[in-house]
Amino acid sequence: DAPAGPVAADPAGLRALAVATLDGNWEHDHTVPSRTLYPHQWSWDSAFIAIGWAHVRPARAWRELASLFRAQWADGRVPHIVFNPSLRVGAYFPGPEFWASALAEGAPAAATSGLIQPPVHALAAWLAYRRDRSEAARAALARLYPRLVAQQRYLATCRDVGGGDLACIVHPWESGLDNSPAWDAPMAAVRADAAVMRAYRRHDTVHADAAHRPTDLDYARYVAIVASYRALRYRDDDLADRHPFLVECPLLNAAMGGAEQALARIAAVVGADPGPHRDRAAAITEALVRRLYDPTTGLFHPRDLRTGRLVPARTALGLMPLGLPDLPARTAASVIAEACSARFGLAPRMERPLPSHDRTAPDFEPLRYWRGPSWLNLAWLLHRGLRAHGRPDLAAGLRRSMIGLVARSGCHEYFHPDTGAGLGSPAFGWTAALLLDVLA
Ligand code: 9WN
Repeated sequence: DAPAGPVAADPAGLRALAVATLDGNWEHDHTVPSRTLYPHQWSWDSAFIAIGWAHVRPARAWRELASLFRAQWADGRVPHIVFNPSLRVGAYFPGPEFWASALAEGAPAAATSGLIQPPVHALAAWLAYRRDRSEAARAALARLYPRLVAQQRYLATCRDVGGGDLACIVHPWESGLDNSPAWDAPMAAVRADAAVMRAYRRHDTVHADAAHRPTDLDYARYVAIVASYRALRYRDDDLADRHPFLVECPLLNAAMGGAEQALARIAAVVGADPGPHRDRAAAITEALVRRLYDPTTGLFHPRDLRTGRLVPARTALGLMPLGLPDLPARTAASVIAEACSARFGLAPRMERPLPSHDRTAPDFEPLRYWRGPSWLNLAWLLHRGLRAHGRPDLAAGLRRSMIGLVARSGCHEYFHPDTGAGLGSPAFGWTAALLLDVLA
């Protein structure tokens, strides 16, 4: 389905396309990831989107983050979905009636999910402030600071189930990479059969090709895991004894470490003490290397807390701790070497875009969501890491490849990892937002 010509050939045209995409997805006080597939507010999408808004309409960056954090729970968790009450029932599955957040202690007035997503919000707030140092921006940052701190506290306490200074995820949706092959082994232990899904109607496959989405069995397990967490009203005590899915994810923990780095900078602006944030950032980096780095693969891997073992799959998740500037140089060098291998194909002149999974693996699927396709948020995170670790040549290659994807196919949700053809939603928020950031 190659288009007749590029969607936009020059930076000004690309910028205009990205701004039009964000404007089209703006909804009163937040931006939807996609009008069709994801019509509510998503947590890490809002963070990436705020980074884009900061370049063109800075006031919206602050409104985006403020509206998300208004839905923060009393325990500090930032829900992965904040539901828009004005949408019709069935606009998204699973919707507010499925989550029943009102039954949980400390849930906000708004209907939300009970899960989290990677905490990239402090980084987003810091990047937005770097572009907009107005008095209004400083005030918005000061209002966000205690909420960002509470978000980190939730992760570092309620979610440190393994006791090793890392947070665990209780659902693949919390990773943001829902059906990554990284979750196949831990998901195989979740009891569910595809018949569970007969009680529900998936909504995603109305708008996207089912072959490009998670399977019905995946969804049956997603629903079963939520049902287990919901039955205990999303409380985190005794997770180790009763919850079917508990994994330490390299991306989520890298984001948590990066958030402490950003909070140290934010603290200095809002008159708080940066010291504790720096200490926590160092402790998280150290814990990531100790618990999730495998010197035999040169990559980071998720740790399944139910078996105690690292998950062997080599996915793009394993590259993400490169975003931590204090990663030891030897570890960073081995991650970069893996990124440059045939598995991920990173190069100063990239022939193909960064895949979400090891291209050489037998379970690599070029069309299916997080099992192979290329995503701009992963490329953007890796791009930051390459710059932090002194590889501007590779960062430049990745940047060109990101721009090339949108120039060829538009602001799609994800892209075919060989051809660059657009997949999923055609007007996707974070693709537009992160493109604006790399074009700046
Ligand atoms: C479930 C909104 C979200 C992203 C996730 C992506 C996808 C939801 C879904 O869409 O997840 O949370 O319905 O598939 O996997 O990363 O935040 O864009």
